[in-house]
Amino acid sequence: MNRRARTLFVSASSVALLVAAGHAQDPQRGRGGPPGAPATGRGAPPPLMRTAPRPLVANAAPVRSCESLAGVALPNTTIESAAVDPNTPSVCRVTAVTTHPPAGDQVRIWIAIPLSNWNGRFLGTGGGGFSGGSAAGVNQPAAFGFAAGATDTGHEGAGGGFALDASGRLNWQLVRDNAHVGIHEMTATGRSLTEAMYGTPPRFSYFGGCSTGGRQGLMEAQRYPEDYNGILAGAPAINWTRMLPQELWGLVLMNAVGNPVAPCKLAAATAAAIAACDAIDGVTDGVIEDPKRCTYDPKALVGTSAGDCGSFTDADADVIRRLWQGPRRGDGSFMWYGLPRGADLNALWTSRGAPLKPQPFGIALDWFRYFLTQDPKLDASRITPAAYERLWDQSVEQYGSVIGTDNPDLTAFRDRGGKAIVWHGWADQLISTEGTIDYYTRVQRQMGGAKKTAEFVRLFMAPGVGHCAGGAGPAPTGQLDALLAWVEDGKAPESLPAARRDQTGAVTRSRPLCPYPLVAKYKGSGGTDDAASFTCSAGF
Ligand SMILES: [Ca+2]
Repeated sequence: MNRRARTLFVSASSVALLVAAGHAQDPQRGRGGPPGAPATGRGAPPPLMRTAPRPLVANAAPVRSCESLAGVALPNTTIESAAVDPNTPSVCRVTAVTTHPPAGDQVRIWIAIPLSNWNGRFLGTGGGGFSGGSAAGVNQPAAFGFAAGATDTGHEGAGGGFALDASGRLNWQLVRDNAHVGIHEMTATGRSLTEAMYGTPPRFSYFGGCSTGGRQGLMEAQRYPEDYNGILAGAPAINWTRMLPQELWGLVLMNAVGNPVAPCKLAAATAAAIAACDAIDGVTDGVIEDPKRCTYDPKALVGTSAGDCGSFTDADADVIRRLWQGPRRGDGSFMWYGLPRGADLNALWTSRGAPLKPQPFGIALDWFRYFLTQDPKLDASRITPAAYERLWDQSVEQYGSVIGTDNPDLTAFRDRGGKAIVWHGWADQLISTEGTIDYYTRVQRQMGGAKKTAEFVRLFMAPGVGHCAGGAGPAPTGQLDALLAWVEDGKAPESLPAARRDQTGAVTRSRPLCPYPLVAKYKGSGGTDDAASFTCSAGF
């Protein structure tokens, strides 16, 4: 990375960290962000890429001024501004608004185009929670020479209130803009403006995002397969219509059985599971390499003390077991996955007050309030298990085809030569990791088996990594480099590099992340903090 890129990267990271810190009191606002940016603000953020990619267009030079882009005619689109960034004079910034008559929606689009050293590519970026993306999302990519785009997908802020109009009725245009239309429009506008600026279209287009950004990327592959050559989807918020109700599962369960489990008990249960299962993978490092092999039973905790919370009861153990198991109907049948052993259970299912009261997770509460019941004042604590089942079914039926993002048929994306790298932290505390495995398994079934699927989409699990970042495990680095190498050089990633960093950004542990279902197996010699001591294997 050159000096300017590094400077801009640090600047963008600071913004992301500030945003994350500002959201710390309000978990619903903290999801996702620009590719490579942390969602939780813990530790130093990984860089977007390890090195700036090679330029694809020789001697690329603008054929017009930045300001003249204001005159480019695009369907149903108004260009609000086109100007050189006064703080970053090497970047042209364009803000555009697209609408869909007769709806009066306004999809705001932010495009950044390098005025020099354009690398010949376009990079679309995504958002977090209900937020479609942010103007700052384009900063890092532009610093690496990409023309880049972001969009608010039709509404400001990360809450779900946009789903209702002034009369309290569903605003379907805004729902669709957020679900898929906005990112598609941003992509078309970004590519058109880049071509207008350089007289030649981007040679390749990429999308990168985590959480909602990951969902947006896979939605592009499913619904607009021509938009992107390569898609990077981290901790994807796919299976949206099941995943969001699942996020309220712990609250409904604890209220139904009348046993809110104290935060320190939930934390102690996670710690106990890690202690019990850490060594299964052959390396005692505070990380469960494959939580599917961990069957730790919280019954072992009954009668033991959890600090100020008192002793674990049978009822506590039962709730914890069911949080790990996932929601089930009254008849015991499967609804969805729980959180894996090793993930923080307090992010979604914490309780507060005296007496203890389970606290709803903001994004999920918004889903129930605005999308499912259209009751902005809905009190989540009044949702009975029977009502929960009804709302669950409504969620899937009413919104599955709109924002479910779980269509496994990626034929058109594959046939246009598209490649996708999906990764997910095994200690994700917000989005059930097994939901991503479920989707990938369905893609494999649909697309001709594991081998044929791996020719264009690969899933990498990141043991011990939380939602998009954070946690005890090494987080992936250089996944965008890997995606470019796959798309442009036909070099499929056999593993992804991962690193754990201290607060200064120095690497303290490295590991390979393996394509699912392979796991990183210790070779039996060499340092356990060194990636070279591990190999991808079917088992330990
Ligand atoms: Ca371990």
